[in-house]
This record gives sequence, structure tokens and C-alpha cells, in this order.
Amino acid sequence: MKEKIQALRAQIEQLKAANQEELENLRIKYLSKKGEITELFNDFRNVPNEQKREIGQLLNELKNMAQEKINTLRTMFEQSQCAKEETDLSRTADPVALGTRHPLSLVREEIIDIFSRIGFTVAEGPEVDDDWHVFGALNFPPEHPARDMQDTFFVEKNPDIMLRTHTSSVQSRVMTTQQPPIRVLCPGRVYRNEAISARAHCFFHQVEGLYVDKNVSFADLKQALLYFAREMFGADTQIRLRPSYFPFTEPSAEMDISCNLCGGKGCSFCKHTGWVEILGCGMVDPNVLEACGIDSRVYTGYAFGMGIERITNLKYQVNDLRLFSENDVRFLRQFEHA
Ligand code: 2NM
Repeated sequence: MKEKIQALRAQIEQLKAANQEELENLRIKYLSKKGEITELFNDFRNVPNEQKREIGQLLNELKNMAQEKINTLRTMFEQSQCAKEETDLSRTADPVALGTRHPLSLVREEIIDIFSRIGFTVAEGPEVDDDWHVFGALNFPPEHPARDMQDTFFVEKNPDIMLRTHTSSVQSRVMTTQQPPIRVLCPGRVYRNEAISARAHCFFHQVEGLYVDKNVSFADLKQALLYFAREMFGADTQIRLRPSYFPFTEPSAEMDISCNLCGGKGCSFCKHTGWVEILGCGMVDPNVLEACGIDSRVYTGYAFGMGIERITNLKYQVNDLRLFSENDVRFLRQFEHA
């Protein structure tokens, strides 16, 4: 009996289990109803009385020791199991894929940024407006072709309510509610009734600028636009102004910049002229100032307007307008770091 107990002790001291199943088998082998240690307890009856005290003690020690050994092994397994399953709260989070800014938003913000550095603030207004704010106040005669059904979207066939065709409608609003000095930038979406193609869309985006004060001259306009062109397209950029016509300005001009792709040498983008058109501008027609309640004998002003799509095309060579409204993520993701 004593030898058996010694042998079991030695065995149990060396016990190892590779997994919880093996451990359970060991428990069964030694401690279950038919286990080796339990069997020894059954044999205990046959131990002579004078040895019962000593053997009993050894047996109890053996049982406790086996129990302890199995318990330690079990906690070991449970702890490593926990490490596998439990959420590690100290781990850094999985990166969340961020959206990207739309190229038109990037360019709009850049334009606003550049003009805000020379004192312009932003004004916004409704996309649905009335005839007076879109055309009447801006010196568009009643028969002007821009008012035609073919160019303007009217709301519910009402000839007085329409989708704005330019953001100057916001500027007529500003001029009727504020007295000079006025220096505003009006970014926004405008609508024109056109068939959709690579070069035309039924809506696009504009930024228009307006400066009204005493002694505002064409030279001020030219200098502001030169500053803008160089901030936007680089310090080497040249500008030129060509006479033009707009109902709300007199005189009017269109501005070209030296082609920013070939540097003015001539390429297919500038059709080998070295110049590309980027905006329209002029001195605000006195009729516009008067219509809005500004004294044209005291104040003069300049105004300009540009298409954000056009500027974006020049900056990023996006030459199909449809890309801007299709939301193809392969296109949009290219502006992730712009
Ligand atoms: C352009 C070209 C020329 C313009 C005029 C006005 C206003 F409200 F003062 F009359 N705002 N914007 C203007 C002038 C816009 O866009 C090509």
C-alpha cells in the first residue's frame, strides 16, 4: 500500500496535460469513482488497524495533492483560453475608411480662401428665386434670351419663379439689403436647361464676386484677378482681358490665363494659343446699382463670375463634366490627398 502511494505521488508530481480534454482524462484516471486514488481508499478497509493512522494520512495527502495539481492545470488552461477570447481593450482601433472631399468642394474652398485674404466674405442665397432677383435687377431686358424657356428652368410653369441661372441673384439680394462698401463672394449651384454632355450639364457651380464702394476702378478689378490667378495657378501665371458683353456689366471682359499645362508655349489643351479662358468680369452697370437702391453717382463696383468646374478642369484636368455628378468612387478617391 505504502509503495503504491509513493508511486502515485511521483506520477502525479510529473503530471502534464496538452489540453483540457487530456486534463479531464487524468482527473478520471485518478479521482473519479473508479479512479486509482479512489480505489486505494476502497482498499483502505484491508489495511491492518495499527497502520490505519499512518496510511490514512498518506492517502489524504495524496488525494489533496492530486486535486490541487489538477486544479492548477485547469486554471492555467482557463487563463490562456481567456486571453484568446476576451476583447483586448488596449488595442488600437481598426482604421475607419474616411470619405473624400469632392473636387468641386476643394476648388470652391480654395477660391474662397484666396479672395478672403483680400477682404471678401461669403454670401449665400436660395437656388429657387424670383425673376426680379435673377434677371430684373441685373439689367436683363424682358426679351433677353437667357430668360427663354430653353435656358431657364421655371418652377410649376410660373414665369416668375425659377431655378437661378447664376449666383448674381444672391448679389442683387445683398445690394438691396446692404449699402456699400460691399465685398462679397457668392458660391453656389446654378441651373441651365441644356442637354447633358461632356461639355454641358443642366447644373453647374459658380463663384461670383462683387465689390462696390467709392472709387472702385477697372484697375482694381484687374489687380484682384491677377492676384487670384497667381494664387490659384502659380506665381508665373499671366492674364489677359478681352472685351466682352454681359447684361449686368459695362464695360465687360473675359479673362484668359497663360496655359498652365504648357506654360503658354502652345499645346492641344489651349488649342495652341497659349491661353485658356477662366472667367467673365466687368464694371457693374449703373442700372444694376440703381435698381438695387445704390446711388450710382457716388458708388462704382466691379463683378466677376467663374465656373468651378472650369477651374477644376484646369487644375486637375477633369475634362468630362459628368464625372462631377456621377459619384464614381474611383474618381472621387483620386482627390483624397488633394
Ligand atoms: C459674370 C461676368 C460678369 C456679375 C455681375 C454681378 C452683379 F450682380 F453685380 F451684377 N454679379 N456677377 C458678373 C459679371 C458675372 O459671370 C461670368
